[in-house]
Amino acid sequence: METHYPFTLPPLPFAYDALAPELDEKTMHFHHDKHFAAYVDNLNKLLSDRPEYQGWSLEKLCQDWPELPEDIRQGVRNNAGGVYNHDLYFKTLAPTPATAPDGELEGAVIREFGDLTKLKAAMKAAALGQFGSGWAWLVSDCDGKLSIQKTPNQDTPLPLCPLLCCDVWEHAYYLQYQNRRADYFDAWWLLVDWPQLSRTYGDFLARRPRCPHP
Ligand code: MN3
Repeated sequence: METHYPFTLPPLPFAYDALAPELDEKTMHFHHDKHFAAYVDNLNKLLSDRPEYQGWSLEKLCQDWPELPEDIRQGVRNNAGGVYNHDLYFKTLAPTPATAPDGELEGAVIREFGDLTKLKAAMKAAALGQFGSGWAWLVSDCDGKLSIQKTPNQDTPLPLCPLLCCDVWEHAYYLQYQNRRADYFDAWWLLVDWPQLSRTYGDFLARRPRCPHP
């Protein structure tokens, strides 16, 4: 993903049918090529004649949208969030993932949740408890402490460091699971790319960013 405007749609990092049967080919086509693409296109349109904001990073757009002029403020909030969230969503899934975290993430999961089953239960409760459209998240704070969050619409949990997100918009699952969000969550969970998350978490700890919320 580009660091700033113009943004382009990253290709799906695996074949469209690679996540079946948990997430089928039709769902992947619509979700990536239609929904994700629309957020990218809409964000570029909103910024196309606003050179003063074209240098803003995607993360800055997601966090500092309240500073934008009113005519693009809500649009940028929705569409920058849509780009950020979907980029992470597709990047953290894999066709044949390992079933558990390793390295520092493994220790952090045990420390904060007890075990992976309890982490899953907490994240599933967030996913099912998000009224309407939104996201459930596994995030780290600046000290490496993990927590589960949920956000409405396309809001992000930034500046917390997002490790994993479950899209609970109906467009993520309705073609295949209709209203059965819990079944979708259980299937999605089987696709989580734990080695990738473990690397992301290790890199995040190594960078030790300044804590935004002391
Ligand atoms: Mn989506």
